[in-house]
Amino acid sequence: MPRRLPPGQYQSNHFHRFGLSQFAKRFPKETHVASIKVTGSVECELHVSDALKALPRVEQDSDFHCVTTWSVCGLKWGGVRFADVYEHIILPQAKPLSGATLVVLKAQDGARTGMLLEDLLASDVLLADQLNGEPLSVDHGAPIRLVAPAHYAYKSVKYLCELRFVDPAEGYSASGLKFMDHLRARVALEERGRGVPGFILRYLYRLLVKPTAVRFAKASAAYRKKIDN
Ligand SMILES: Nc1nc2c(c(=O)[nH]1)N[C@H]1C(S)=C(S)[C@@H](COP(=O)(O)O)O[C@H]1N2
Ligand SMILES: [Mo]
Repeated sequence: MPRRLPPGQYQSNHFHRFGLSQFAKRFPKETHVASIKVTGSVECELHVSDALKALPRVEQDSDFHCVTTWSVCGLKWGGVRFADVYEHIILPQAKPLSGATLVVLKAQDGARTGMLLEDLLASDVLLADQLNGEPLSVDHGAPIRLVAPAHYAYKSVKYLCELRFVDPAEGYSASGLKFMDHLRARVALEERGRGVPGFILRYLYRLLVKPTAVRFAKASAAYRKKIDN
């Protein structure tokens, strides 16, 4: 039986390397060692790296939904649960202040968004370093990326390098234009953007899929060529 897709999404056969066009040519400096700074309203700033290896590993099958309307079904991610990172490392060592319930997610390529701590603590939110049984590729976010299947993929930040805990009143500046980043971006509710109904954005965004995928694929080929030389 075909899977039911969320409103306004279609099934793509290909897992595109994708994002806002200004990120197509940006790649992480560090592609092997996962290292995440914990900053902001915390008692003690941290660098989380080796400690991730001590956490229980999980494998998860989940669908992936880009806000521009393509979805890929049944990706197999491997990694650790964000909730375990929070409970076993961040909470005891960084000690976020009680009002710091918004987490700004920052990436090595400069991409940035925010999520409510409450959404990050859902049991299907991972810090993933494997995809379909293989180490995560640079295309898909090496050394480590967030995976938040219930939210549009712009929350699934690749090349994750910093978690900044802030008071929600402080807010955050996201990568794109303001209307493009919904605080929660829940796929089931079609929260594609801020202030504009999701069903309108569907039609605009759909036009961007092909040119964006081509741009990202070209940049990736050029990057691999450079790395191989
Ligand atoms: N660091 C970073 N994370 C990112 C992006 C990006 O450009 N840079 N693009 C986002 C968007 S819009 C999508 S659809 C997915 C694409 O993930 P993929 O390139 O692994 O397919 O990553 C998200 N996370
Ligand atoms: Mo996306």
